[in-house]
Amino acid sequence: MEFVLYEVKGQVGIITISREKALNALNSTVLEELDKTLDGVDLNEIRCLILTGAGEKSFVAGADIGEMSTLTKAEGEAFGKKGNDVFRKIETFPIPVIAAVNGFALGGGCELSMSCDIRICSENAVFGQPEVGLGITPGFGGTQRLARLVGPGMAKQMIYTARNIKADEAFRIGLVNAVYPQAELMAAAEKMAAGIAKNAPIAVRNCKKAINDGLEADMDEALVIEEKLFGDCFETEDQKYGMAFFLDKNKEKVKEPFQNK
Ligand code: DAK
Repeated sequence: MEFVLYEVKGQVGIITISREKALNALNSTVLEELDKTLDGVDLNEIRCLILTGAGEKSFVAGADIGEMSTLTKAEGEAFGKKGNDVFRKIETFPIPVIAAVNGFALGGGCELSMSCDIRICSENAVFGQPEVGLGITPGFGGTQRLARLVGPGMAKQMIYTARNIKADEAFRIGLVNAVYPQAELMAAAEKMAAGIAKNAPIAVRNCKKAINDGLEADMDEALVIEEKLFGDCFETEDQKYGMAFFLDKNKEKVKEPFQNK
């Protein structure tokens, strides 16, 4: 791949968008490579993904403005669909995805981070949806996901004013869960991912699905979704082992890794 790197550390997969000369801006090739990388993740082995950008300046500085500048209406729609499809693939990916936002997360970069389950960032991170200053609307789900994450009032303010916000403000409004010095960001992401990876994988996946699907339903339907996914965990090896381990009174016993079965 030209612009997307994939590395495996234990049961954690790390995807790095690596187009540093353009601050990791998303052109069609980056989007296609990201899509292929996700398709190549071995879900029997990998239990959590981290998504980050190469370098210390930028996560992703948006969709590629050079590529977008000459698009026709039809091409613009096709480009938007390409981005939306891959972002939706991340959002509905069976295992959790953590965005380690290591700098600029503007436009499509902010939107990419919002398609992940969890966002943490470095102190130099900058978030924003600058699209209206370029004559367009956010096109990779920004109008929808930002409003769901930080509430419609704050989302409308950010989108209408096109004002960027720094890491501390992103933390204050709930756009990121934690802020770290740049040098500590990846270690923190890996620690969180390893913590997720050691829990029962079927249960973690079902939690992701229950939260995502439940948010799109009314409360009565959402609780039925939860009931089904809760029920689905029973009779698995991991459920039987996890509960038997708790009930075992032998305190010397060491917990074995979950089997994903
Ligand atoms: N696209 C292409 N190149 C970019 C880029 C981007 N988004 N951002 C930065 N670069 C390039 C710069 O052109 C420059 O290239 P060279 O001149 O060196 O060749 C290099 O990266 C370094 O950037 P700067 O020299 O500008 O670096 P600074 O530190 O001075 O400034 C900056 C950093 C992040 C503040 C600045 O680069 C900047 O403002 N960048 C643009 C940020 C932005 O506006 N991002 C949002 C893009 S709009 C849709 C689909 C998608 C979208 C919308 C609709 N549909 C089809 C419906 C999404 C839209 C967006 O994401």
